[in-house]
Parts: sequence; structure tokens; C-alpha cells
Amino acid sequence: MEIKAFLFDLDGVLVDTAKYHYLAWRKLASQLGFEFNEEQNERLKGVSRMASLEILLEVGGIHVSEQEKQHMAEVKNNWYVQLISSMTPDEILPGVPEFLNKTRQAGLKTAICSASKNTPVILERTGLGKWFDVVVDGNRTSRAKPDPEVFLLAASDLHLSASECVVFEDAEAGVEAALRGNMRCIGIGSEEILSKANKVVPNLKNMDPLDVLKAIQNNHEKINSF
Ligand code: B16
Ligand code: MG
Repeated sequence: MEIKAFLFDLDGVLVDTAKYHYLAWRKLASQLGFEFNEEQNERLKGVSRMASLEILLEVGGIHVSEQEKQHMAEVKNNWYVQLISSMTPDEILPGVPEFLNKTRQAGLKTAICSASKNTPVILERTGLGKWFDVVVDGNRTSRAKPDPEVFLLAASDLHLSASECVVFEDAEAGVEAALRGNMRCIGIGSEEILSKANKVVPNLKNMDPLDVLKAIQNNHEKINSF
């Protein structure tokens, strides 16, 4: 099946908003009276806002009502929105603009597939929006990754089948979502964490979309060479 589109996760693949999520969650933890470290924060990557809060409360051994949870998530989000509202195009991760330009030049369609409800602000602040045909974010999905909903919606918006799309993901739950959706997946980050992906690379720096296409078309299971 010919590949016609690349679908990109946002946080961790195109920009590093994880550091802002961390600052806001850590502030909430501190107000609740416990410390929240970077290693614990790893568990929140790619996970939805409410699922992240559940993990944070579990770490702190805190039990609160549904209503209080809603309030805490809102407080954290207000801090987070304040932080990302001063983001600039300099915060786009290395190699990303070049990779996106080449992807478009190769005639491939592009989509953002993010769990974040704040995707529109991030795209606007960084100027990333101009590279994408389709944006599917947490405002449109009802099931979080590892459910493939976000990727299947993007394929449907692009009028493509799942097997015509390749996903770029930095989170384990995201890789699983892509594979469950019958899509090929390039993991961005650590081989250890993303071992289920067809191929793992540290970042998009010096990557050529044509090499990704070649590797995928020559290999249906694991991709061994780039
Ligand atoms: P929000 P992605 C995800 O973005 C983040 O990785 C995750 O840490 C965050 O909890 C989630 O978005 C929801 O974000 O609170 O802004 O709606 O990796 O799917 O682009
Ligand atoms: Mg991510």
C-alpha cells in the first residue's frame, strides 16, 4: 500500500511542551503538600489531562472527590496556558521545519494528532500550523491514546485508509494507538520505551522523509535500515 500521509503527535515530536506540563503539575503537587519529580513526570507523557491528574494524585497518595478533581485540573491548566502563551517559533524541536518542508515537497499529506486540548494555542504561538492539512486534537476525541481514535479521525479527514498513513510518536501509548489503528509507526525517543514501533529514531534532525518511505515500503514488519 502506497504511503500518502504522515501523522504527527505534537508534544515530544514537534515541540517540547512536556517541560511546561511538568512545571504546572509540580506546582499543583507542591500546593497539595508533596514533591513530584521528573522521573514520575515521565508517566504523564502522551496521557490525557484527567488521566495525568489521576497519576499525580496516586503519587501523592491523595483521595479527593470528582468535583475537586475537576477544579484541580482547571487550576493546573490555567498555569499551563499561561506558560505556553509566551512560546515562540524557536521552541520547535531541531530538524522539524526541514523535515516538514521535505514531507510537503514529497507530496505527502500531513496531520497533527495530539491529545492536547491546547493544541490551537501551541500551533498559533509556534507558527507550526502552516505545515498541516488537518489538525485532530483533544477537543475532538473522546477516547485517549492507546485508543487509535485520534489517528483514525485524521485518516478519515484526509480521505485515506489507515494503511496509507505513517505515525510519528514519542509516547508508548501513542505507538500502541498507531499500531492498533493498523498504521505504521516511527518512534521518536528511546528504543527501550518505544520498542513496539516499526523504527525508533532519537529525533527528526537530519531525517529524510524519502528514506522513511523507502524503508516502510520495503519492510512490512520491522524497519531495519534508513
Ligand atoms: P492538555 P501530545 C499530550 O500531548 C501531552 O503529551 C500530555 O502530557 C498531556 O497531558 C496531553 O497532551 C493533554 O494536554 O492538558 O493540554 O489538554 O503528546 O498528545 O501532543
Ligand atoms: Mg507526545
